[in-house]
Amino acid sequence: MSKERTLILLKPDAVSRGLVGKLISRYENKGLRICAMKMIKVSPELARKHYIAHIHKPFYPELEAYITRDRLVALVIEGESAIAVTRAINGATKLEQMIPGTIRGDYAASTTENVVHGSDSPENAKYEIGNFFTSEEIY
Ligand code: IDP
Ligand code: MG
Repeated sequence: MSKERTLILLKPDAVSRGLVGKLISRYENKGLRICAMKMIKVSPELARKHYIAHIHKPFYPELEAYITRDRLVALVIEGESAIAVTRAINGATKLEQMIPGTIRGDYAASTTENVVHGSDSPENAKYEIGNFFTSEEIY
């Protein structure tokens, strides 16, 4: 176990549905610490940087339209094994595998519009955090 930082996005559907407070509580209730937070409307350029691994996949145009359509809330969250712990809280990628009790299991009705993002490795977390926050914005 080690202390990690991860990028969490409360995606545009989370904000428009008024879920921000409820979702942040799930991470805080688990004992994770918020060390940065901002509201931002993601540009197509930032979307392409953030989702660079998916840019050539068939669902990318739909994914970019979703992530750029309205403001979202970005957070850096820190704690023991924060990457795996937040991904467990978030739930599975595929709609049919989203288990009730996870954020996606409770709130997502599609594979694309899945309410939250969490980084999947320490390397990707560092890259993703750097896309959204300067070092001065992280406490
Ligand atoms: P993750 O968010 O669970 O890590 P990724 O595979 O990294 O999932 O995919 C990034 C995002 O792309 C997902 O959160 C979801 O919004 C969207 N996505 C992933 N797979 C599909 C798919 O098969 N069809 C449509 N959208 C998808
Ligand atoms: Mg991912």
